[in-house]
Amino acid sequence: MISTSESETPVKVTVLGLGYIGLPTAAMLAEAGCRVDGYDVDERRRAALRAGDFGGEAEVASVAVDAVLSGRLRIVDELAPSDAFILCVPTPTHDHRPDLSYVETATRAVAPLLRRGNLIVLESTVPPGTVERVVVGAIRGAGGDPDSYRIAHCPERVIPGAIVHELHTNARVIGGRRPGDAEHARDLYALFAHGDIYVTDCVTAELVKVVENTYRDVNIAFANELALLCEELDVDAWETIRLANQHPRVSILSPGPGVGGHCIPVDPHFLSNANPFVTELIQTARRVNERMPAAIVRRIAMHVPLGDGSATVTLLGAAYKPNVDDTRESPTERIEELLRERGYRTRVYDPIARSFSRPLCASLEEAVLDSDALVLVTEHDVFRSIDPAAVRAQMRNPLLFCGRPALDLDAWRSAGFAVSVLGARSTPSPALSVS
Ligand code: SAJ
Repeated sequence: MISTSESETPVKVTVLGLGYIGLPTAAMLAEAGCRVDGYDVDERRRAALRAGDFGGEAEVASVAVDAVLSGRLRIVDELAPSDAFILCVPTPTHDHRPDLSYVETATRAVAPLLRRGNLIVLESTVPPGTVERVVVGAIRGAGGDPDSYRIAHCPERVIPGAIVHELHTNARVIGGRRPGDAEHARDLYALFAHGDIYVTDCVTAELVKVVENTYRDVNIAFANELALLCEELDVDAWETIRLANQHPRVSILSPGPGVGGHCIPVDPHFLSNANPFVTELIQTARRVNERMPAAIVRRIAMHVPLGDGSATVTLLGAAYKPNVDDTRESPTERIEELLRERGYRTRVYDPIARSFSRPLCASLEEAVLDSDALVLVTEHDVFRSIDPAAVRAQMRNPLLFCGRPALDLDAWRSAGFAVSVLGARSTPSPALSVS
């Protein structure tokens, strides 16, 4: 029975992997009264956390600071026995195949410390069957008896940008390996997760997580397909989708320059790898979304002559989505690559992104000087306050391409820019009237 009441010894939890899910989870368990050991294999990460460099979202840093100051969260160099172990390690993919070695290594690391009745929870997003194959397999491989522990899968579901809020409020799905395992994990998570908690078996929980992200990928692919179709028909896709979404049973997502991040473009492969023959829709959706950077580049190439080879395109935003610093699988990377293949010079400006595959411009002025086109890839809020007239004065050619209609486009037009928006009519449509 999990409890943090004062009459009993507080539950001790070890969180392995102190990334964007592990750190806030560890901090929120500490906030809820648990004694928490936080461990990360990366020594530099441990040193940074100990130095108070929590990075990322301000709310995450804030709960982490409080947890460390309370003395209930310790960043440790060595793993020690605990009541529960939560694995929040990465599951990267290589050629669309998941690399589960971090899950296996983390399980092997805790296996010698396990005591009868201990809880092991895998939070990482994984292909169906991973808990049994990899976690249980590693415990057996280390000479342990998996049946003497409680084993569960509780996939993280929070959206980068609102991690703390969603950790507190989202519903959770917990899969248990044997009867009672999921309920045991539920008691622990209920200490800080205040949304509904549903219990099921492990494979279903594994599948649910991947299905959620795949659903989003397919929905976005539909929106992207509509954007390209609407351009052909010279109809505004944004207005079309907005109006279709007035129907009580329609909810189409937004088109855009590509689907990035380390989840949505990755997880559908976990399903299609399981059976390529019955997952045609999932695979097609992936291809539609993967083609969006090329659609953006084709449009740029139609309007920006290469000239003597000095034609320069400035990309605004390197992050995979607005107002986050994460650039993994960002559409910007592919757009830049395709522009360079065509012979354009490129510059990227992103005042929020932490790091990018190529050096970022230090200032907007540096990014737009003598540039021939500006492309809004990531609609960070900070870009809304850019002064179009000041940018116009620096650029060689006043062309603006937008992956989404996120700027005050009339202001940019008034400053002399020719503006082109993905999925929009070539001329502005009449104002929407709602009666
Ligand atoms: N995007 C569109 N159109 C949209 C919405 C998003 O093109 O209408 C693009 C974004 O610009 C971005 C990409 O999709 O490039 C992914 O962004 P996102 O906000 O859809 O999702 P993530 O990757 O930040 O977080 C997702 C979330 N999953 C769902 O909403 C089902 C989150 O809840 C998961 O926890 C997270 O994946 C994860 O870690 O798996």
